[in-house]
Order: sequence, then C-alpha cells, then structure tokens
Amino acid sequence: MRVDVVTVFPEYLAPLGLSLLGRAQRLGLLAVHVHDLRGWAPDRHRTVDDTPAGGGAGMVMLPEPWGRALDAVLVGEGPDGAVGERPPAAGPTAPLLLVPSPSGTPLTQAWAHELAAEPRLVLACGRYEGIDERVLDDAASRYRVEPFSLGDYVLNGGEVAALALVEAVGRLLPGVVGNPASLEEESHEQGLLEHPVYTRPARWRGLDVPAVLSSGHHAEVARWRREQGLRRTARRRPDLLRALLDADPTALSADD
Ligand code: 6GU
Repeated sequence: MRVDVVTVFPEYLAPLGLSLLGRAQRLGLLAVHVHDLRGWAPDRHRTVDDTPAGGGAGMVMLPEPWGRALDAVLVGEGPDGAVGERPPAAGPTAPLLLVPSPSGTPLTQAWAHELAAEPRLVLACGRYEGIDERVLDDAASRYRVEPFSLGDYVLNGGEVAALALVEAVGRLLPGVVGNPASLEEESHEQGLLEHPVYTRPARWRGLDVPAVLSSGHHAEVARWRREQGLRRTARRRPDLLRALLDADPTALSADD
C-alpha cells in the first residue's frame, strides 16, 4: 500500500518510521510519502491560510495550495515537481482522499479493514478551522473523498488523526503483524471489547491472576474471556452491545 500525507507539519508524521510500521516500510509492505503543503503555496511567503469568509474566529486553509498539492500527489509528484514512485495504474476506482475532521465519519475497525484493501490512500491534514470546502468539492472529480473523525472531541489539526489512521490500517496489511491470529481476538474485531489480560507473576502486590487462567482448561478459559469481554462492553460501551444485538438478536446466545 502507498500512503501520501499532505501537511504543514511533516515532522509530525515521523513516528510512522518507528516500530511495526517502520519495519513494514523497510520490508516494502507499506510506502509512506509525506509532503509539505507549503511547497505548493503560490506566494513568496508560502501562505496557506486566510481569514474565514463571513467573519468569525480563526483561519481557513486557502484552496490554491491544496488544489495544486492534490493534483501533484495524484500523479506521484513532490512539491518541487520531482516525479516519485508512480501511483498504481488508473483503475475503475479513483484513489481515496481521506480528510481528518471532527465532522467526518467516525473511523471504525470495520472501516479500517476496508481501507486496508486499498492500493493507495491520500491524507489531507488541515490545521486551524479547516480547509476551504471547495477543495473537497473539486477533488471529488478525481478522488473518492472521505472525511473521517477519531471521535467526538477536537484536535488542533489532522496530523495526529492521520497517524492513528495509518497505524490502524497499516497493521492490518498482510505481513505487518507477525502473528495474524493475535488480530482476531482484539477489541472491536467481534463488535465487543476484549477481555482483560494477565502475565507473570501469579501474585503481584497482593493481586492474583484469576485462577481459571492457570487451570489449563481451554474451554473454561474461553468461556471466562467471553464473559469478561461482555461485562466490560456492557459497562463501558453499552452502545456496542446494542448495535450487536440489533444486527443479530442471537449474537450472544451461548454456543457451548
Ligand atoms: Cl480526524 N481531526 C481533528 N482536527 N479533530 C478531530 C478529529 C480529526 N477526530 C476527532 N477530533
């Protein structure tokens, strides 16, 4: 998968070179290209924002630098006009343009799986009060434009959200996580939260690892974990439990 990120703070994306995603990039499973939006600013001062039409607080990102940036990234060019790695041949589907925004569609594990099947993602990180809406309207002629949100709170810009999305999607690419079985039991994969986990020592600060986990009884362990996951979901995310039952009223019926 190739990911292009356009931002006024390229350094914000540096952590994508660390840990599992860094390894994925070195192995050629993932290619991340980060571009400085200011490289496409038309003026000497490299201005990328201006005051909002209609008045009000804050600044809005100018359409021209974004329009140029999204044109260039589409054909694999850097801000200096240098041609990078060619994007995959134009197929029946345009590349996805993901736009971090608190007013976007909430990012879910199900959506992350869909995104992991894409050959290419482009992320447009806005700052300040956001990007002039015409940039998204115009981009819709050559991209599939999808604003996304991490949750119901406000960040200063899209960079942290881009990091989160690339990590959530990148770890689902084949070969990125060593043991793919470890992905299946995680929170949100089955529509529920995961059970608590423990390791050694068996007693720590007067607290014991639940006895069932040392019993060696695999069916009992599985049943305990399922129940703990359900309890936790009911307490912390009753909305998930309701959604699961709405989709399938037998979803929680005992199968053992
Ligand atoms: Cl994706 N972007 C910004 N700027 N703020 C957010 C967000 C995204 N998700 C939640 N808050």
